[in-house]
Amino acid sequence: MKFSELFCPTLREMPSEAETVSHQLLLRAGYIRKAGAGIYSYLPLAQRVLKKIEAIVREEMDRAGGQELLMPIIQPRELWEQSGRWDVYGDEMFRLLDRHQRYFALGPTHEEIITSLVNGDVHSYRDLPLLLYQIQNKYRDEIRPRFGLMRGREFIMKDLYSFDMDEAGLDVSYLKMYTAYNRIFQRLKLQYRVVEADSGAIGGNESHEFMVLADTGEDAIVFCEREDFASNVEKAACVYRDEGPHEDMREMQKIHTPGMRTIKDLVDFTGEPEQRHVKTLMYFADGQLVAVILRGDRELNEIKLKNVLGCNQLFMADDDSVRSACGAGFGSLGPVGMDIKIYADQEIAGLRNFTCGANEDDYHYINVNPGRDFLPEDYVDIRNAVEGDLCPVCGHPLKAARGIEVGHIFKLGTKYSQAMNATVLDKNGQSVHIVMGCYGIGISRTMAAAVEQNHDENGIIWPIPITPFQVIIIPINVKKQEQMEAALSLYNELQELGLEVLLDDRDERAGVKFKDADLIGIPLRIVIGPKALQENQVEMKKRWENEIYNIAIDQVAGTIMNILKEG
Ligand code: 9G3
Repeated sequence: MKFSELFCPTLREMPSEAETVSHQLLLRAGYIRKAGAGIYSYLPLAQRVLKKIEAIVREEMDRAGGQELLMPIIQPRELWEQSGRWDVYGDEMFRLLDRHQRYFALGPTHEEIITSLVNGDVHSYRDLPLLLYQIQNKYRDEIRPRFGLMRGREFIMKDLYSFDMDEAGLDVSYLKMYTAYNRIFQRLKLQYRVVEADSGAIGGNESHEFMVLADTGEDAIVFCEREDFASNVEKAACVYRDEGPHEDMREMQKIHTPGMRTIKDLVDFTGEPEQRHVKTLMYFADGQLVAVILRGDRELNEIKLKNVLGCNQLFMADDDSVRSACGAGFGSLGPVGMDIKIYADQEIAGLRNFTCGANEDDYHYINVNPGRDFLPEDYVDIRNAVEGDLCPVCGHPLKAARGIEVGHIFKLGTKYSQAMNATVLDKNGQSVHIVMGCYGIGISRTMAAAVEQNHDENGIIWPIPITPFQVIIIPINVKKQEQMEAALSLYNELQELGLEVLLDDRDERAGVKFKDADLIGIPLRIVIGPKALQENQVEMKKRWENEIYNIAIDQVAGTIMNILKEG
């Protein structure tokens, strides 16, 4: 491809509305253009990257036994009513009317479509297992579309659905996908972790997220460097070991703490660190007021609390309810003398002589001790995991990171097949509900995540397996005929070898061309200058290094092939 013909509108300045580096660079390097909030055009370079990512995904889906199909984006309302989800997703679902005033959804996902399709044409155990997938646009009306392709309202997803006779079959399909996903992200040269996710509303009983590590990631994870334990902070179990021995219990005292409400106030007032103070939070769990206490430096994990309490509705109590129930407002609450059920984070059991509210405004207790001064309903794991917590597998201190979710796989069980009555006959002629799994990869999000993880101050550094072009040839001065001839001859030689080559034939200063080559992220750069011809040499530079190599022109092809083979 000749750069002078390539539609690649690079920008000199950093676009202001872009908040993350991948959004900035994909805009500046002429890969994407915004059509509307959360809606983008993929320009030719981006399309080449997407096609390479999709090709790797297809290869691994097919290797795992998947069969590619293509489902409709326009989805009849009836299917979503059958699954009971038409009213679940509210404003996030794009809805449209046809000429007969009938409602449709713009497909945010395809469980309903695929379950209905399979139900209609799969009748016997002999037809299973089945792994069906597509690569297609999805539509979700995000409240705050942001970070460019990372959280768009239209995005490209590969979604595969598995169909089995029973849970054992699902386990096999799930493992096939788990393995295929690891192969995909390894082939994409991405640093990632697989974390057990809180399957939340999807209703399956097991799910894993594939997280590309990046500081701009929206998800907080903890992971062990020693082995592959990793977990969403939402779900990470906290290991509590009572370190013992404990200091002697001192006499509890009530102290006047005028205007003190926060842990920080108490740290400043008592000089004791925040680990020596206990915060008390009040929640309505299915309408019942409960108290939750944690060490002052910890954060409550509401998902864990909800799972521990086994409640459906959980929300923080308002000040009035708290005041009428406890006799004091937030910041003056504590477990001593409280006649409301108290759930204590497991670490409280190991605390001694701590400070907490006295359930009286402007008063606190000091030297409070669990067991002696109050009895919690239970000691439970309800705090967020943090860096330094111990790995539940090997006890090694965990590392914290932020991740971009690029893949998510779920065991669905019979959630959709029951709702939509999708059955097959088993060996004994009995009708059984099909057991399903669903497996997504964000294709466009993966491209952005690759940039988040592979860039420097000059621009993108594409991993070789997904780069839009493998080599860029830059003649220093296109007006020098001998330089252009050498460039064209090398360009043709490399193309005949099947390499993807960009020839920067623009009549621009060399510096501009070098900057553009770095910005768009082409892994290998070949410069043809006056020296080249005198000494029959060219300069080669790898985008991920600073080293410049002088190579004889007739060695270039071989050298490049070797570098690309290493990938
Ligand atoms: C909706 C809307 C948004 C949604 C969903 C439905 C997320 C929805 C969960 C999934 C689960 C898996 C198959 C591929 C991998 C993910 N956001 N989810 O079901 F109507 Cl508006 O999509 N689906």
